[in-house]
Amino acid sequence: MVITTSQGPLESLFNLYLYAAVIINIIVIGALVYAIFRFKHKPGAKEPADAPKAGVIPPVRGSARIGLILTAVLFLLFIPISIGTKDTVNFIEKPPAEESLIVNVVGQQYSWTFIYPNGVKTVNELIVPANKVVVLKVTSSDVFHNFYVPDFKIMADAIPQKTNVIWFKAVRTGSYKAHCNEICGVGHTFMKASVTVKDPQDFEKWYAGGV
Ligand SMILES: [Cu+2]
Repeated sequence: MVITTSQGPLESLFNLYLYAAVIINIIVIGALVYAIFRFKHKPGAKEPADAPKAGVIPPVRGSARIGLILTAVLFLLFIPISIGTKDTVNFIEKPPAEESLIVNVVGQQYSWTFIYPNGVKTVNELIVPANKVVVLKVTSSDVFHNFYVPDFKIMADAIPQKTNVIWFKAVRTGSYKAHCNEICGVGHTFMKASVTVKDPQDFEKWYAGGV
């Protein structure tokens, strides 16, 4: 389900890591299972000449060539992952140059305050228009918190005297959950907020002082 425009790039990066992890896992577990059966001790078999002996430095084993090839393969595998990560991180960190709504988000034990450019303040309820870039400037007035909207796949640390910027552009109206994602005290679990994405006209009505 597509809720925000930044979800696609994030999900493809996640999938890239997932596929790489699955491929590496199959190779490693495969090699392990093969070795278990192939080199199983057979009753009556003699110890190999290069078997480790207590108190003796073992002779050099294995092949430098295979080692080099495996290193090169891993290196090649990490190139697309590194490029993909860098591109996606740049995309997520830099709000697009479009008209946007900037909301200051302040975390405090144990609630979230949202402050809009016209002075409107809400507590534990972020209301935003659909199809518009929303830039969140996240900070804290006491301890470390973290503003996290799982459905949007965005989160930012809320740190006193520091402002972290995240953005999203929701394309689907509805109500979504946000919560603190950094243990911040006994009330951490209850530090929740909702994110309501309204039709642009409905949002303007609410923003101008209606409902
Ligand atoms: Cu918190």
